[in-house]
Amino acid sequence: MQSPSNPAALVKIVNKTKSVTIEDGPKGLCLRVDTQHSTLLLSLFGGHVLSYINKADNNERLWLSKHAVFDGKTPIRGGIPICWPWFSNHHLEPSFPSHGFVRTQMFDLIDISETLSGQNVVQSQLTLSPKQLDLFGYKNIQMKLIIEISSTLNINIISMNNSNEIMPITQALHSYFRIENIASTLLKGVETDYDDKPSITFGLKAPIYYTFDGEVDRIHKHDHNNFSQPQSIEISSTATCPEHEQITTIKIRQCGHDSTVVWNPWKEKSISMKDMENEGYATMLCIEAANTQNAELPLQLAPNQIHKLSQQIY
Ligand code: TA6
Repeated sequence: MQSPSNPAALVKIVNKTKSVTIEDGPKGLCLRVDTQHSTLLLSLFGGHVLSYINKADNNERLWLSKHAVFDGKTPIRGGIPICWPWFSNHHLEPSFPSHGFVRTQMFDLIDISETLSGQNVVQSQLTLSPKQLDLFGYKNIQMKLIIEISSTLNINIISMNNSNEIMPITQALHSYFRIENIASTLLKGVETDYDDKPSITFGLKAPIYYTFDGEVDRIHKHDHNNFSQPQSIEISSTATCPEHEQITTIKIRQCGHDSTVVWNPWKEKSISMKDMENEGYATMLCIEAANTQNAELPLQLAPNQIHKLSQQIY
């Protein structure tokens, strides 16, 4: 159980709100947000969204491993891991931890702002930042995590280069989506060429009809010249039950990215991961808004430049 260095500050901010409460239980120190249109559970360890339920259909949008570890050290398997200030292995230092150094540290809650309609909270906006930023040689860099909970979940990583040098940044909103069944899942809106991690091949054509029948670990290159151009993605998945077919659709819009990562470990890798149930792969699919080294022009923040990476889940 993590104990925040400034619990009084946390309580003071939360107590001013109508929609946010603090939970300190088996998943560690969390914030629960309950608005008119949706609910969210956020772990302060990693600034990690664990659950997002839209009240329009009461469906959980995110997948969380039943074997996820909440020891305040291990990255949480599932939800939306915040991979920053590098994605996957560090491009210069392979000994550095995978996916950066913020998903394994506590975040401070900086602010909560609420939008009311009458007595109802229609939107809560949480602003958080990692407790430690000057790590692994990174200096004069700022990061804010802004999470807007309303009839959608809009999650944003804001990176600020406060140094007077060029700063390479790779990152990902590494979102695990909950699906009915990977074998009957269709992905729409991811159409650009990709680099394939398992076969170490590059520049492959995206499938016209994007379905899944084995391990997928792909970085699709998105237009890096137009960070403001949103990409619309749709995951539709069919639950096959005897009497009827249930099709669940999750809509995503993302921008600020130069890459879209598509990942499903499939059975063998699921079995090999201690924090993933053996059949876990069957009900999850990662669709990640990312800036990666695979991009045609990897992201480099100029001095004083600010960059926003966003993913909106409907
Ligand atoms: O985003 C895909 C990926 O880079 C995969 O290669 C796989 O490593 C996945 O992330 C999970 O990484 P993690 O360090 O959380 O086990």
